[in-house]
Amino acid sequence: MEFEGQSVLVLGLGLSGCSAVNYLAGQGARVVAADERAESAVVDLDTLPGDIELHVGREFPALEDFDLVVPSPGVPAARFAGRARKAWGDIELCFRALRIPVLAVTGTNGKSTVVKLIEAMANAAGIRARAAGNLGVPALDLVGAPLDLAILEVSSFQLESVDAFAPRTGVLLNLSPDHLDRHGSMKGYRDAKARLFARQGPGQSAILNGDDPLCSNLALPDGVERLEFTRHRPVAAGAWLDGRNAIVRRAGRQQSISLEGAESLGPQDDNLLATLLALDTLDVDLGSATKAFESFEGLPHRCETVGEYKGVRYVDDSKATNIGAARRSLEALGGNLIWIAGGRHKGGALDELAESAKALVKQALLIGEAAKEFETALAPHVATEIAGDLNSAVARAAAIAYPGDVVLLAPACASFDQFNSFEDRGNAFRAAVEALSSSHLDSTKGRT
Ligand code: UMA
Repeated sequence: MEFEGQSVLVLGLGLSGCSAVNYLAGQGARVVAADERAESAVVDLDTLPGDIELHVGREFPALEDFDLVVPSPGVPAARFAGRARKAWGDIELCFRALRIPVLAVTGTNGKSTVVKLIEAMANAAGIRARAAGNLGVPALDLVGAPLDLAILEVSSFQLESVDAFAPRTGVLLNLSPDHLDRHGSMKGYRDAKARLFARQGPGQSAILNGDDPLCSNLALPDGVERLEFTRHRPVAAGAWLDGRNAIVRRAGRQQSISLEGAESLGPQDDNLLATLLALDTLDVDLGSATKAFESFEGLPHRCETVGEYKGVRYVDDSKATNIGAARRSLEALGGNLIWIAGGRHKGGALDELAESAKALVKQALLIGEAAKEFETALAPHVATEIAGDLNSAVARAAAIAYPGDVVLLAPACASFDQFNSFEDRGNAFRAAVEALSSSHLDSTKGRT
């Protein structure tokens, strides 16, 4: 076995690290499992094998002393690059172990929904496929499972610790500023994402967003099949929209796939095009795969309708934690919006957000740490008001919304100033919306 007798240091004992410890111990490695948090805060120690060495609540041991270092995604490359002899994260370990095709999806927004839809569509076409990775299921869970296809959601963090990783098909959905604190600049972020394709070669495919120059300008290794998806124009090799049909053209044939029924699934049209292309590169029958449209349920907190009261729809897009995602959300919902935004600002161009909001938003209600900064940027373009916290924002939205309006939580910010996670924030939004039905809004309703 590749790791038999090797000394391995696993950095971080969250979901990813614990799965790596279990996998490597099972492969006969001598594992040291390290986490800088206090033992009481590291939740899953009980799930680890008894014969490994734990190094918890202290600084990491000297990386140079180990044959292999396995960093968790949350550990930045600056902490292991140039120090570890080899640094392979769980995506690399998983890739090396799998003997089935790997389809990997990255991008700033929409990754989880796309991998879950690809999984559902492949299954509908009779292929045993499972999605894992950044969406919250460790990639190593796929190793040893009876599968025909592995689908990995891969983050820029995870791509910092790949080496030979070369998916059969790689998909880059879009790029907009995110995680700039970690990567230092947009260039650093894009370079990390580009590692998805760096080791690909002949017989492998790269699927790029043709409407996003940061994606479509990417250089690829020789021999990789280059495919683009675009909403706007036919392409020589790739997919585009023709009314409500997707046209998929590759490998000398062209197919037209109806997207009727796909509107409510979650992914926007460009992501549906990427999904179809990805499946086509794996020779999945697209006609059979689209049967999944009937039963696919989108993921929580991604443009999810959580209530409809007094003719007003309430939409939870708490996962819109960056400016690019919030813009996509506003544009997808298309107008008459009471928009709840704010939280912990992660950087990025607020003027672009204001530009998108201008024609679509009737009132912005701002919450959290970033409320003042957002107000300064948005107020010249959109009616804004500081609501402070989410409950006050929902109550205020309910008071000012007219039937036909949509109240949208698309914060463009991380949640950590007021919540534990984007899920926690989305759940709080749903709870506030559900509380509306039992309140007496009609009698108290006021208009701005
Ligand atoms: N730790 C240290 N020192 C450090 C950093 C972390 O000791 O410098 C320890 C922490 O104390 C903690 C552990 O490492 O105990 C946490 O590791 P982690 O942050 O890598 O989290 P995991 O639980 O292993 O989850 C990771 C991904 N987390 C991150 O990328 C931050 C999860 O993505 C992923 O679902 C999971 O692996 C399974 O693959 C989450 C995420 O936020 C959802 N991703 C980012 C995003 O989507 O924007 C990239």
